[in-house]
Order: sequence, then C-alpha cells, then structure tokens
Amino acid sequence: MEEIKKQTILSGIQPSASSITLGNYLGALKNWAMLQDEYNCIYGIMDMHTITVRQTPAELRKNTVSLIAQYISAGLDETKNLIFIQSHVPAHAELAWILNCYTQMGELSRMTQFKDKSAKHHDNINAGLFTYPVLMAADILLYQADLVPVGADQKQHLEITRDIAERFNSIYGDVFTIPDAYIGKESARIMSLQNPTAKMSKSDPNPNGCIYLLDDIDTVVRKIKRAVTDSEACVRYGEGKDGVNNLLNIYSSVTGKTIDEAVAEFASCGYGELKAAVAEAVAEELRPIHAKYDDLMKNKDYLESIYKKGSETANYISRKTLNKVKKKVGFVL
Ligand code: ATP
Ligand code: LTN
Repeated sequence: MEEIKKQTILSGIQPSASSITLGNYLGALKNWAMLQDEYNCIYGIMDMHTITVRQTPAELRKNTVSLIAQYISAGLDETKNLIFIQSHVPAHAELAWILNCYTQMGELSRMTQFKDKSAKHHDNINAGLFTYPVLMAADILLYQADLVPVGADQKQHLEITRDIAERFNSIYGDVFTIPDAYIGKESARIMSLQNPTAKMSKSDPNPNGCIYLLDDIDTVVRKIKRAVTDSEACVRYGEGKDGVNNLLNIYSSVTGKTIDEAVAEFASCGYGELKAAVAEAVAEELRPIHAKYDDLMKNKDYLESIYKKGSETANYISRKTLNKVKKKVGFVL
C-alpha cells in the first residue's frame, strides 16, 4: 500500500526574551508537541525577525540557544522535529528579497503588527519592521508548508503569505504550496495576570503580569496569588470576569479539564483556593520542564549538535525551493 505523505507544518518563535511565557507555551509549544507524530514538523528560532527591534548582541545569542532548550524541554522531541536557527539558512534572506519585489507597499502598511510595533518603537521604525511579513512568508514558503500553527495575532501575516504565494504562482505556475493557518483544538489565549484584557506577552513591561516558562516555582506561585480578579467573589466563567476567566483557562489548558469541569470543581471555593489550585497545577506542569531545561543547558555541545544538524537539513530543503524560484524569475543558475 502506498504510504500517505505526511503534511508539513512550519512555525517558530522569536528569541526576543530570555524565556518564553506561559502564553507561548500553552498557546503554541504545547500544541506543537502534540503534532510531532502526525506531521512533518519544522520549527525555526526566528532570530532574523528579532533584530527588527534593537537587541543586545550577547543576549540575543544567549536567548537563541536557550530557546532551543526551551523548545525541547517543553516537549518537542528533537529526533522527530526539525529545529533550526533562521539566520543559519541564507535562503530565508534570499527568498525574502525576491518576494519583496512581489509585495506591495500598500498591503504591508495595513499590517496591524507593524502599526503596533512602530508606535511602541517610534525611534526605530526600520524597513525590516515594515517588511517583516515578507520574511515570514519566505520562512513558510521555502519549506512548502501545508499548515502553520499560529495564534490569532499572526493570522494577518499568514493571509499576506497566501496572497504573495498566489500572486507568484499565478505568474510562474505552481511554485509554492499555499499554506493554511492551523488552529489547534485548544487555542488558549492567555492574558496578563495584572491586566487580564491584554495578552500575556514576552515583552510585557510588568513582569508580575507574565509567567515565564523559566520562572522559579516560588515566583510562579507568588504571581498567580497576586493575579487581578474581581469583587464578586464567585468562581464562574463569564463576561466582565476577565481575571477569573483567565485563571480558569490556564487551569483548563494545564490539566486538560474542560472549563465546565473546572467551574464545577471550584463552585464552592473562594478566589484564594482557586489561585492555590491554579498555582499548584502550573507548578506541576513546569517542574519537569525546568529539570529537562537545566540538563540540556549543561550540555551546550549537544544543543549545538542539534542546531547544526537542523540547519543543515533546513538548508537542503530550502535550497530546492529557492533554486526553483531563481530559475522562474530569470536568474542565471
Ligand atoms: P513579543 O512580546 O516578543 O511580541 P509574544 O510573547 O507575543 O512576543 P511571539 O513570539 O509573537 O510571542 O509568539 C509565539 C507564539 O506564541 C505565536 O504562535 C503566538 O500566537 C503564541 N502566543 C503568544 N502569546 C500568547 C498568549 N498570551 N496566549 C496564547 N498564545 C500566545
Ligand atoms: N512572526 C511570528 C514568528 C514567526 C513565524 C514565522 C511564525 C516568524 N516566522 C513563520 C510562523 C511561521 C511571531 O512573532 N509569533
């Protein structure tokens, strides 16, 4: 019997902080780990995207290697997933340049992330920030990805990727696979513990709102105990109860229980008990991750062997697409 070819999944996170957040973990990495048997999975450490915002070089280097260890300790089996560093694969920059010439200024200026980031970094509105989605399109199209698991914030970038790919294909024939967004079953959106109407984000200036994957357990417990709730003192899920909803979402994502089950479990509890239970559940989830992370970070040679091998394979795959593109546009090969 002919084997059915596995679909290809590609995604990535920027090494823009020393630790990813519980939001990145529950919204992205934990789901990625569940795909590794069913799909051909490729995950980049997107360091070229990171320099669209000014970085300290030594820290970027450290954060890049640490992010590989975070990927693996959060559940990505390095033998089943291709893990690579974006800047180790020159095809990304090369294809991004070519695709820049097939992308309109108008469509880039509609990107909400560009508008948000230029407002936040008004002293450094660089061209890379503007063409960020074109590099992201190159990341995806080079590997002929079928599916791209991303959160809601990245959907617009996936739409523009599809538009660029369709435009290119309509001129030159079937060069690129048109990728679809992959929205996991549990697409939890984790909010800031201090401002539960805003997304929990790596670059949140208030560290108390954000649980980092690598926060020590005492810090995690303290942050959850201080989480903003409301004055109703009743554990239920509903409108206007953003803080409590967020705690229930975290609990549900971590334990695998449904929201209804979680609400039933805490029906007769006060917020103190709810927070203690959420803190314990998160602590239990993070302990084995910390242990694995500490082990991996002790073995830098092993981490290096993973990203070297990963980048080699990524170079091989991406070259094939890039050569096809170069031929199509008329470059002498
Ligand atoms: P930054 O603060 O540097 O912009 P971020 O924390 O918002 O970063 P990204 O690196 O942009 O995170 O996102 C990595 C992945 O994690 C994406 O797929 C994104 O959708 C997902 N993600 C980020 N924050 C959350 C969140 N609070 N809840 C669920 N998923 C999230
Ligand atoms: N823009 C994404 C990171 C990213 C990415 C990608 C995600 C860069 N290239 C390709 C999926 C596919 C972010 O900020 N979350």
